[in-house]
Formats: sequence, C-alpha cells, structure tokens
Amino acid sequence: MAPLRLWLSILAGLLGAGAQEDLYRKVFVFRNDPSDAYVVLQLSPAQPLLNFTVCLRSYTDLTRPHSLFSYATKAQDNEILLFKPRPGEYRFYVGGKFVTFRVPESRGDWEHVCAGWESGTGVAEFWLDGKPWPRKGLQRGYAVGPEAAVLLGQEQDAFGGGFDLYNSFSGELADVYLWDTVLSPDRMRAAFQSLRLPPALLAWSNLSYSIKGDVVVKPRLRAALGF
Ligand SMILES: *[C@@H]1O[C@H](CO)[C@@H](O)[C@H](O)[C@H]1NC(C)=O
Ligand SMILES: *[C@@H]1O[C@H](CO)[C@@H](O)[C@H](O)[C@H]1NC(C)=O
Ligand SMILES: [Ca+2]
Repeated sequence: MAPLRLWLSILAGLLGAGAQEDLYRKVFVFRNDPSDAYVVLQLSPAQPLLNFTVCLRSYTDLTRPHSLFSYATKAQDNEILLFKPRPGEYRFYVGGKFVTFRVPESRGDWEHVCAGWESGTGVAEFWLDGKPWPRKGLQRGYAVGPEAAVLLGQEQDAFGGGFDLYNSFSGELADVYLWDTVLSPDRMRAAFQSLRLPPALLAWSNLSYSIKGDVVVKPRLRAALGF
C-alpha cells in the first residue's frame, strides 16, 4: 500500500469512519432485545432543512416502544424522530413536537414508512406501504438544524447518546433514506416499491455508516417487491 493510502486508512480508522456501500437487497439485523447497539449514519454537513422526507422499512415483532430513526442536534434531541410507542401507532417528531398516526397493527410483515414535512405550511405527511394517511399539522415555520447525530437502533435523549435500552430497536431495518424535499406522491410510492429514487442526503444505495455493538449486515430473506 502506498504510504499516503496507508496513512489515510489509519486516519479513517482513528476517526471511526465506517463503511460506505450499496446496501441494495441487504438489511441491518439488530439481534438483541433489549439492546445497546446502534448504527451511526454519516450525513454530510448541510443547511437547515425546511422540507424533508425520511423513509425506511422495518421488520420486528416488538410490542414495546421503539425508535426507528433518531436525528438529534445539540439543541434538540428529538429534532427528527420516527418512534413506535406501541403496535398500531407511529409518532413523527419535528423539533421536539410530534403528531401521531394510527395504523393497523402489524400483520407480521415488513412495514414501509415515509414521513414528510414542509416548514412553510407545517404539513406533515405519513405514508405506510405506499399509501398516504390523513395529513397533520406540525411545527409550521420551524427549521430543522444541521450538524446532527443520526442513529438507527436507539432513541437519543442527548446528542449521540442518552439511550433508554427499552426504546431500542430489535429486528431488521432496510431502505433508509433522507431527502431535503417532500417527495411527490409518485416518488413516495417508488420508495415503497424500491424503484429508482432521486439523489438523497442519506441513501441506502450509498450509505456511509458505522456499526456500534451487535448489529450485522445480512442479505434479505425474500426478494419479492424488493424486500
Ligand atoms: C420547501 O418547499 C416549498 C414548497 O414546495 C418550496 O416552495 C420551498 O422553496 C422549499 N424550500 C427549500 C429550502 O427547499
Ligand atoms: C456516494 O456518496 C459519496 C459521498 O458520501 C459521493 O462522493 C459519491 O459520489 C456517492 N456515490 C454515488 C454512486 O452516488
Ligand atoms: Ca429523545
């Protein structure tokens, strides 16, 4: 290895920089319940967000509260949070406030969710398995702070920490995306169907992440409909 490359790889190791890869047809398996494990997603420095959409797919038999996506800033730990307090209910937080979306209890299958938010109108969208739920109002005029700690598997009560192990995720997660726009309905459906998607701040097809603790990357068990 050339000295410069060797030095860079040592530096990357010291900084804890993780893998950067296309996770197409792969999943994170969070093996323990409860768990202290998590995955840190590297988000390139950005401007405050006035619009965004977060999407992901989860597969779990947890009935206790659990976090699906936790984006914290130093000023606000629940800056963006997708949280499932119990079966049949999702909470979508922006800037520490939340709206609740009641959904059918899981049929023991993968669930795909997209949550979108627009500062200008304060309209929050929630899509489950490619279908929109009635929109709600949340944090009109707010701006989501940049320089975030973005974690899968744990719910942050402090920047990059403050975990409650009984809010941890256990099961499988895939297809995590974050865009700085509210996706059009066609693209919300495309995300559900794992079709081609626009460039994103976080993309499952090019994810820069590091695993902390007991999480493994495995192939999906089923290929139908892309999950
Ligand atoms: C946010 O979305 C609104 C409505 O589509 C648009 O007018 C505005 O320019 C967007 N702002 C940014 C910063 O993208
Ligand atoms: C993947 O992301 C990196 C930055 O995180 C970027 O430089 C690269 O162009 C991206 N690759 C693709 C195929 O989008
Ligand atoms: Ca929190």
